[in-house]
Amino acid sequence: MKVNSWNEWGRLKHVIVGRADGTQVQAPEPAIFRDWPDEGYPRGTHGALPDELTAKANEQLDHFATVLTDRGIRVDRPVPLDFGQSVGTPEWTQESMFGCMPGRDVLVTLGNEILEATMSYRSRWFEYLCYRPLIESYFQADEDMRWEAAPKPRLTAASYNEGFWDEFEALPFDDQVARVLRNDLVLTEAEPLFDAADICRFGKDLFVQLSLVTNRSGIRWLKQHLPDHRVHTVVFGNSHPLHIDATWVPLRPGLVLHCGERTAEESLVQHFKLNDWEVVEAAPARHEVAPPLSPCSRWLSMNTLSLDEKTVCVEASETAQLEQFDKLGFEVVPVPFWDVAPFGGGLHCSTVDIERESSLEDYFPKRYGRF
Ligand code: ABU
Repeated sequence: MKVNSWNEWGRLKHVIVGRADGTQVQAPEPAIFRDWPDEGYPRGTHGALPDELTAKANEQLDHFATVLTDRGIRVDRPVPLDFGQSVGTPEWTQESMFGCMPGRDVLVTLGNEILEATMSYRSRWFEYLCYRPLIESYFQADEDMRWEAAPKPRLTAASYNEGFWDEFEALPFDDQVARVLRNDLVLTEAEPLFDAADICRFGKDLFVQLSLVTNRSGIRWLKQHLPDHRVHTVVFGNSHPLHIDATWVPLRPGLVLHCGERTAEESLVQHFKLNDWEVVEAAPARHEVAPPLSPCSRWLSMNTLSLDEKTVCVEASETAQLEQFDKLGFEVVPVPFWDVAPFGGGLHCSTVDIERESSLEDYFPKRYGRF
């Protein structure tokens, strides 16, 4: 085996697919806002997602793993922990963890390097442990693999803007977006913080979203850590930005899918156009509202997994998205996955590329504005 993945579209050879076992609605903590009274989890409450939902999600995850293995792709699975347990460091305790469905949030493969993200939720501080048995085995098997972990964050009160959620959730949509655009969100700049799923990989260029889980210090750390890459900070008109992979989704060299509801900075669009990339607005999502018990949005319709430049896995019920990919010339692989959404996301979220046929290519030889 080889650890090697530089982009989101090279032929996929080896991937991790998450598991739903034991996933929790997290106990309250400064980084998150959870209020799902209709689903039995009003603000302040926490606990494991119901067994029947977990079984349905695992059935869909197992099916997805089979779809991939049937196509000759090696699939590995993480090892769930007891996510209901209390965790802590000398500086804080947290009454529960989260889960290990969305490995994309925790790990990113950058060439021959697997990088463990800092994360910004206390409930997710120890989530990397679910992937350590796999990472250890890759490190043993591939002597060229680089194994890196970003600085473990302290996540004390200094990392969060006190009172943020009460103020933010009371704002109208446009005011929330205005705060997102000026990056006036829950995280302070006390220490580097990022989730791996805010990083979008285009060979030499990495576009990293400022969000509810990624701060400027986190992006600065990535720039310093990755001198062979160009690391760009991006922000979109999204009221609750949480990972870039349902907003700006590269499909093949020269084609990126954009969530039209989340405006992109004009200079980002111009930078792509200058380099002969087409920016296509995603088809309408099937659902009007976000999935139940999920921090993600209805735009999981765009949260797809490319198997190569011509083949893309799409959530099976997202018919408009399926049709759009078909018209764009892709072989579309429909994968039922909506039952997985409460466990942390869609097809892209649930996976971590370990090997894709890809290299460190420069897809943006021309520079526009700040890019
Ligand atoms: N974490 C995946 C996508 C989140 C969202 O924008 O819905």
